[in-house]
Amino acid sequence: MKKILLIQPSPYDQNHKPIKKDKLYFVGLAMPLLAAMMPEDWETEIILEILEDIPFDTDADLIGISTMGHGVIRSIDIAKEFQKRGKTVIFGGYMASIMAEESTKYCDAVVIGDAELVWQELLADFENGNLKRIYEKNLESGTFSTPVPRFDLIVKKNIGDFLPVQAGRGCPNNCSFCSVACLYQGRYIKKPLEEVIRDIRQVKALGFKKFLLLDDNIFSDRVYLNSLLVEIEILGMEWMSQCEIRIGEEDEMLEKLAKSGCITLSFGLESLSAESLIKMNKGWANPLEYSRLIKNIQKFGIDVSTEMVVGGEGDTLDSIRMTKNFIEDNKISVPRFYILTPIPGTQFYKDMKTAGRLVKDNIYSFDGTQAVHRPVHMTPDELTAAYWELYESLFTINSIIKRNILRREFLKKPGKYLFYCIVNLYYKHQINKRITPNIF
Ligand code: B12
Repeated sequence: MKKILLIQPSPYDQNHKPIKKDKLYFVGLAMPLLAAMMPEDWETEIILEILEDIPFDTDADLIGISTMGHGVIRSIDIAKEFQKRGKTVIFGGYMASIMAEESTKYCDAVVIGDAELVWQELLADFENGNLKRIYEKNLESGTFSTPVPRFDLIVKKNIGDFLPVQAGRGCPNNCSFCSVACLYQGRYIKKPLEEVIRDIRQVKALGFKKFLLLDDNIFSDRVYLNSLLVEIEILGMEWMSQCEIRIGEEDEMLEKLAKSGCITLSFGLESLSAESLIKMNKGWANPLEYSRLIKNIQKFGIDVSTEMVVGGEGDTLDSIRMTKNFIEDNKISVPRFYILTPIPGTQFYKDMKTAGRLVKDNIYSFDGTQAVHRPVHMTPDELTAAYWELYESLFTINSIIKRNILRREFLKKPGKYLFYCIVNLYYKHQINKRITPNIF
C-alpha cells in the first residue's frame, strides 16, 4: 500500500524553533479534506506539527505540506529535510499558491489554490513518474463539492471542542491586503446546502457540540445564508464564524443567526481611520458606524471578536493609541491585531513595491512582528513599537477585567467570560514573548 504524509507545519518562534502547544483549538480543514480525497489503495497520516513532531524517517512515499503566511519558512525547511531523504514533496495552501514560481524551488510540485480538481491527476502523475511542477485548476464560480473530511484522522489529537466546516470559499470584497482576494478575486463559491449539513452532522456524530464555519465571509450570499441557517438550527449546535460588519444592520438575519446557534462572529474591522479603509479598497466599511453595529450584534447575544491592522495609509500614532479606547468601550473580549503586511501577490504588495516603500527585501522576514513597509505618518520602527504598545495596553489585568468581567452579560454566562479571561492571559504571555497571538 502506498502512503502519504500530510503535514500542517507550525511557524517558527523568535528563536527559530517551531511553536509548540499542548492543545490546538483551531484546526484547519485542508488536511482532513485532502485525506478524504485519497484513493482507497493509499494509507494517509496527518501531522499537526504544533502538537506533534514530524516523523522524518517515515515510510511514506509522498509528503504533502501546507503553507500559511510566514509559516511557509518552516514548510520550506521541512521540504528540504524530506528531499534530502529522497522523498517527493508537494506544496499547497495560500502562501505557495500566491508565490507559486518561487515555491517550485523548494518542492517537487505545487498545487495552486483549490486542490479538488487536480489532486487525482497529481497522484496518478506521481505514480507514473511524470509529476508536473505546477497544478492549477480553480473551482468554477457557483458551487463546488467536497467529500466528507477525514476527521477520524485528527480527533484523537489534542484539539479543541469544535471542528471546522466550510460552506463557501472566497469573498465578494477585494480588500487590497487580503490573500483571499488575491486567490479568489471577488468570487464567492459555495457548497450545496446538503453537503454542508452532511459535514456538520458528521461533526455532531463524532461527539462535538460546536463547529467553526471557517468561511471568509458568511454574509457573501444572503439567500444562501438564510437557507443554511434554517438547516443549521435543526441540528441544535453552537457555532462560530466570520463575516463583514455590515451584517450588523440586519436585525432579521441576526435573529436567525442567534436562533441557529451562532455564538461568536469575528469581523475584520482593520482600522478606525476612514482614509486607511478607503486606501485598502474597503471604503464600504464606515468606522463611525462600527460601535453601533457591534452593539446591535451583541444585543442578539452574539459575541463580537475583532481583527484589526495597524499601519494603514491614514493611521497615525494617535489613532493607533485610540484604538484601545474603542476596544474597551465596545467590550471586545479577545481583540486581535496585526501589522499591515504587504503579502507578496496582493495588490498592497504591488503598490508598496512600485512606490519603493518596502523596507525589507527578504519576503521570508514578513512575519507580522515588524513593519516591513514605510507608513505615511510614522517610521517603520515607530509602527512596530506602536503595535506592540497597543497590544500591551489592552492585555493588562485592568483591561482584561474591564472587557470581560465588568459587563452586563457576565452574570448570565460567567463561565464563558472567565474562559475569555484565560485566553487573554495566554495572549498576554505570547505578547510578552513578541509572538503575534493567534487562536491556536
Ligand atoms: C483555520 C485557519 C487558521 C487556523 C488553523 C491553521 C492550521 N494550522 O491548520 C489558525 C488559527 C491556527 C491559523 C493560523 C495562521 N494563519 Co490561518 N487561516 C485559517 C483559515 C480561516 C481557514 C483555513 C482552512 O482550513 N480553509 C479551508 C481549506 C479547505 O482551504 P485551504 O486551507 O485553502 O485548502 C485548500 C487549498 O488551499 C489546498 N491546500 C491547502 N493546503 C494544501 C497542502 C497540499 C499538500 C495540497 C496539495 C493542497 C493544499 O487544498 C485545499 C482544498 O482545496 C484561513 C482562511 C481561508 N480562507 O482558508 C486562514 C489563512 C490561511 N491563515 C492565514 C495566516 C496568515 C495565518 C497565520 C500566519 C496568522 C498569524 N499571524 O499567525 C497563522 C499561521 C499558522 C501556521 N500553521 O502556519 C492566511 C494565509 C495568507 C497567506 N498568504 O498565506 C489566511 C488565508 C487568512 C487570511 N485571510 O489572510 N489559521
